[in-house]
Amino acid sequence: MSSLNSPWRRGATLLPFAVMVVTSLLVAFANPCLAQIRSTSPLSSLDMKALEQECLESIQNDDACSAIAERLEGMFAGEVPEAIRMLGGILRGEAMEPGKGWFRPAQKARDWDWIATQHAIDTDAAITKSEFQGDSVLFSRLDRNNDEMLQASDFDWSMASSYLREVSIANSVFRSIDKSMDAQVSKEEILAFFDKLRGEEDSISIDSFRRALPLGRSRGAYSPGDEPSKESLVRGFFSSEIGSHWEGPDVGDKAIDFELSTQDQKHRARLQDQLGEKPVVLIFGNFTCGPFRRIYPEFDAIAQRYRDQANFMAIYVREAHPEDGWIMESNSRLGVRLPQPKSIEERRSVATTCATKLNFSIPLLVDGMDDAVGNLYSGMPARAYVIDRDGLVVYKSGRGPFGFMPGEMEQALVLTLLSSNDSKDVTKTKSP
Ligand SMILES: [Ca+2]
Ligand SMILES: [Ca+2]
Repeated sequence: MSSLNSPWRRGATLLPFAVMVVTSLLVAFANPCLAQIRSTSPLSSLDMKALEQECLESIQNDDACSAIAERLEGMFAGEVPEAIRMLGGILRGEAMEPGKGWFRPAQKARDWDWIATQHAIDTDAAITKSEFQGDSVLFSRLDRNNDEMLQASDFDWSMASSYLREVSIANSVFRSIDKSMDAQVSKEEILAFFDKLRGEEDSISIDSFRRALPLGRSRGAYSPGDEPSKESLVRGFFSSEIGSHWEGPDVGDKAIDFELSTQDQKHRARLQDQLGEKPVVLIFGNFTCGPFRRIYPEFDAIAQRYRDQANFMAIYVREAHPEDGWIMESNSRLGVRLPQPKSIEERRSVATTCATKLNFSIPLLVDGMDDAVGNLYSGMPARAYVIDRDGLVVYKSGRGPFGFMPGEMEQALVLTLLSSNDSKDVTKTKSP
């Protein structure tokens, strides 16, 4: 008993509290935005604990769930915040897809209209390679269907784009061959694919080739075992695991400064220091987000392609599918199972795994346990931004997984480079 009351013991009891206070002050000092985003959260007027409790108690009752959604939406005059639209969609059992809930399209400062105006042509006309006022390598990167012409369809990233539907088939074919899932197809993988298909034959017929590919199968929204229950979505919403409740800066807004350390603690990086000479690309993600792991290598390739023209910063944020949350069987099958990190050390450890497994060539910064930067930029579960040299947001992707599109981000970066005065620098762009 006496030892519990000794000064040493009291000090030990107070120590974690003191560390917490000092850490919070340090975080607030490093990230002065924190207090600001807390006071401007669209949900700051709600008692989130009580609301979560109410949602969980009503989870089996569809009418009660709809009534909560309606009441929440009615609280906001004018535009309903994204997070309320998302919670409403979850409570009503709506499918999660682009355009629903908080899955909105990207915002862009420059698009096809801008480049058409720069070339003094109508938006329904086209720009050939010789007419293009800029580096030919950049022309090729914008000309995504590779027909030597830039036109409106090259810049259409909506669900209506036939190019994107075809890309999703090409991606399926590629992933059927890339068994190691490193976004690279090796000679061995091609030969293994070939051997599996040919069976006893010397070659592959077009029929057996088609049958080997995942074509024409009705694809549900989720892989088997991945579909969430309404309860896991409600819990994931309130824990911010399926996404930040904040909306992040809009295009045209000044990007708020932040400073974070890399997963190995060898470097600290501050956004402000990266701006001025070059635009900055921010990439947010987490390790248990399957689409992030699949898609990130394309972002990394873009980072290498433009490494002389832009600064790239990746930010590791709260896990989307920890084993104590919405478990994805598609993760479990790959051995990706981990609890939500409970300390910054655990976060750094998972971020280190993430950086190693996905071969990060750019610094991976680790967000603090208060998710300050993840919330500030609405980076959970995955998102990308382009910030121009003056520190203004010129591209804000849609929220991951649906809005997390490397090709769309690359176009926005190219248009930012073309718009800058010294676009002669773009000639340094690496050929793919
Ligand atoms: Ca084209
Ligand atoms: Ca591979």
